[in-house]
Amino acid sequence: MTRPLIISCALVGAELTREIYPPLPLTPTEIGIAAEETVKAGATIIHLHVRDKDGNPTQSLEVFREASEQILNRCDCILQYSTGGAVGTPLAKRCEPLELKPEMATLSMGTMNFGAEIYENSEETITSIASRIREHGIMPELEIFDYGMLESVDRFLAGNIIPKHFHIDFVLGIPGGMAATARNMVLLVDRLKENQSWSVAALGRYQLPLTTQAITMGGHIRVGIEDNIYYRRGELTTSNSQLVARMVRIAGELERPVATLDEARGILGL
Ligand code: KMH
Ligand code: ZN
Repeated sequence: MTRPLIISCALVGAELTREIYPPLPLTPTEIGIAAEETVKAGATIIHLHVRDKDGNPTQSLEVFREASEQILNRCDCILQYSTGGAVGTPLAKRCEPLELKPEMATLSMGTMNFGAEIYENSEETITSIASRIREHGIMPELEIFDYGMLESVDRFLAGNIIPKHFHIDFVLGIPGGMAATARNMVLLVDRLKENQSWSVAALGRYQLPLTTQAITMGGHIRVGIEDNIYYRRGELTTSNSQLVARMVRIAGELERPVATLDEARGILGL
């Protein structure tokens, strides 16, 4: 039987602004409404960043709590908190929302250039975030931005630093990270252990082709405006749910069933 497809939606991100993308959901209520629409469209995981009252990225536990309540009051889904935050967020702040014990949280697997900035994920940082994730019994999604980060997973596993059970997400196309090409995705997937669950998130115009490729390869996908604000060249997407709905249609054409929430939890071992 074909493995059902888990669709994750990255609703907000930390870098995007209303100047660049006017419909960007910012308040906890707007985030709750956007989540409900995407879950109705077929998403089962909500990858969550939140914003403060001025629309700036924040890792405030209170704002994560409010946004989570707004989401879960409207729909059932797996909440996946970002521990990446925005470039430059101090380590303690990055971990703050983990106290709320979401089902999943991200764990970026290495330092990299992130456009003109540096996204810091030293061994010390990874170890510290991983220990908080473990302490709260949260399932990590390892964010792999480059091939070397995937190789380091083995080292962190051998050192018992990261939990043995995780999901892997390849984030391709960040300037400074691995390019979002079909070949790169095959290279990364080929290095995975058998039965490892994985997904792909690709930036901008690469989101559509690489997520489609992942569907054909048996992987899972992440879409959403954190990674891509366009529906097609020159046309902004109207919403996160429009991006999800397109992938549901493509999965249907490719005869890959979309996972229900129970199926998603089963596949991920949550
Ligand atoms: N905003 C990026 C610097 C994550 O969510 O864990 C980090 C990021 C990864 O978005
Ligand atoms: Zn993120």
